[in-house]
Amino acid sequence: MSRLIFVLNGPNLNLLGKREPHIYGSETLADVERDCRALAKELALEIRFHQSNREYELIDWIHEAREVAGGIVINPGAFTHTSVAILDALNAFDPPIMEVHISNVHKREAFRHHSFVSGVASGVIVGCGTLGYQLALRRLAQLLNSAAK
Ligand code: CA2
Repeated sequence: MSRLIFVLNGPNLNLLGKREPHIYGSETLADVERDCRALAKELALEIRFHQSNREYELIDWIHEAREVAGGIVINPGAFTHTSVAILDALNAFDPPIMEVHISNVHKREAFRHHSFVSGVASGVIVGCGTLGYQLALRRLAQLLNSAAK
């Protein structure tokens, strides 16, 4: 099984650390990427880290991941609550998927309580801040390590 992990980020996450720190914290997406890369090294994973405000780009990366990746970490942003297209793309990806939300979506508006992605994810991490990405990578490493035995 490939140890390449795609870390995918949806719309507006490029603003991380620049607006609404009371909800999303003060780390920027570049900080998150740096931390993911450091942890990936420790876990002997390779990562491809992407963010887009466009639904089709996220879908194209999921399709690319089908060919080469052993897992996906995805924070689909607001597409979490709207996108059957992202769900369909993820349904065509066999290895484990971890869904991450920085904020506790269940503590927020009702429209954030439903996720199209959760039903296809191996695990969901919400409300742990940007640490959620690290937790997701650790879980994927554990799943990959146990599959290799
Ligand atoms: O909590 C999360 O990670 C979310 O996926 C973030 C999405 C939101 O639509 C989901 O309901 C929960 C929004 C990402 C927008 O990120 C911003 C960061 C800073 C300033 C403005 C937006």
